Amino acid sequence: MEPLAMTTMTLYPRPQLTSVEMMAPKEEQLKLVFKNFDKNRDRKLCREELKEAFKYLGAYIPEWRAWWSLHHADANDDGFIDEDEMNKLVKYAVKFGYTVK
Ligand SMILES: [Ca+2]
Ligand SMILES: [Ca+2]
Repeated sequence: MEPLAMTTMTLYPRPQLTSVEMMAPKEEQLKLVFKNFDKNRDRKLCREELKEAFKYLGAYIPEWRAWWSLHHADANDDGFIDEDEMNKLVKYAVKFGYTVK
């Protein structure tokens, strides 16, 4: 019998920690979630990827949260959240009560 129940546990493997190491565990976990939603692996989150991430995190209106994220965290205004901007996004997300269960 396949251990299907275990698959959700292995979705977010521990990364090689660098700057993330300095963050609170709550923020660290959120960052892992956001990174996991970088579907095309370009190390940036586009609006669509942000939407999926916020849907996963239980946002009421993921589309709006995606816009909101870009508005708050997209420092260079290119329409994507890159690695540095992700730290900012995570801080906002924690502030607004988003956590990983
Ligand atoms: Ca991406
Ligand atoms: Ca950007």
